[in-house]
Amino acid sequence: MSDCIFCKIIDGEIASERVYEDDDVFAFRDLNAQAPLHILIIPKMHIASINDLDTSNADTIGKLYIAAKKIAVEEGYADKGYRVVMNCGEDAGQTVFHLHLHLLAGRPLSWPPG
Ligand code: DGP
Repeated sequence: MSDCIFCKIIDGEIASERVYEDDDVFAFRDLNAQAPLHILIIPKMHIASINDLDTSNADTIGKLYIAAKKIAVEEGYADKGYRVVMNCGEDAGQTVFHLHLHLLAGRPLSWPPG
């Protein structure tokens, strides 16, 4: 989508610190990190939010989680622990409407979240 910042990041029009990429998934460091490790993992296909998912996207969503695990292992947080979260809509704090997983690690993460 032409006006989506995450599509522009995938296309390289906006610079990002890439940590992982395959045919379907792109991952990069969050500009506004909330933990020592804060990675955004996104599908290359533009999907606005969880509300737009159907069964045709099931494979893509699985790939986002597999990428999260790979990055957590590579960055050295698999044993200590990490959080993977996806915000949906305004009340959940979604600000960018291109589906994305947040991968957070490197400090104790409280529960319930704020
Ligand atoms: P959310 O609030 O769940 O929609 O998360 C959006 C995240 O995207 C937020 O943590 C900040 C991050 N972000 C927004 N714009 C950019 C950008 O241009 N570059 C990078 N690396 N991260 C961005």
